[in-house]
Amino acid sequence: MWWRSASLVLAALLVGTGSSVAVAEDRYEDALGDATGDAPDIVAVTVDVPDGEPTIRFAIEVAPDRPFGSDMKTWTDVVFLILSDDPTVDERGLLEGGFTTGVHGVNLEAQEQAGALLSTMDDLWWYVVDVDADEDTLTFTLDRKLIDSPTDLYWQVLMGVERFDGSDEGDEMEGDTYPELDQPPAHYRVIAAGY
Ligand SMILES: [Ca+2]
Repeated sequence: MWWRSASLVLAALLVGTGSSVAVAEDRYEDALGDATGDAPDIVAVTVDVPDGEPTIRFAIEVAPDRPFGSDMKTWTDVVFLILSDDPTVDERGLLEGGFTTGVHGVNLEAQEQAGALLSTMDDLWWYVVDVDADEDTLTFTLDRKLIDSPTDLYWQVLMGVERFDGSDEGDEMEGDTYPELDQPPAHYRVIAAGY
């Protein structure tokens, strides 16, 4: 998958607090001050199914003293949202299979205009995820049909920093690291008519 090869210093990982039941909107708190590698610190993710819409929305809040961004030259923040109807995780604790979307700080403005991609191990859809950003919240909204309209949805958010040396465009400096995970993916039950 496109993001697996990223040179990513993973600095914050939010996996929620386990099962959550049968509500239209869930807010998942994450610890403050646990980001490493100078990445934004996730403080909460809110998941909801907007009324009357065939969509699902993830609002990822970061601590306001370190906004999601990039210096457009030597580093960029990156966030990935992984979605699956299966809670199975790999040896790193990441959801296996499923769908991934995300955005880099360096491309944030363009993706607010055009949308972000959605990928699986086998497929890629361009510009299908709406992206909205304000000072401390990144919001992803996508059509639930694209992820096979699951009722029981498991998800993870990963946030980190990619660094470049600034002299050789595209030359990544840092190794690819993922933290040990100590929590299962968060669970959201989609309650919506139709779809
Ligand atoms: Ca955090």
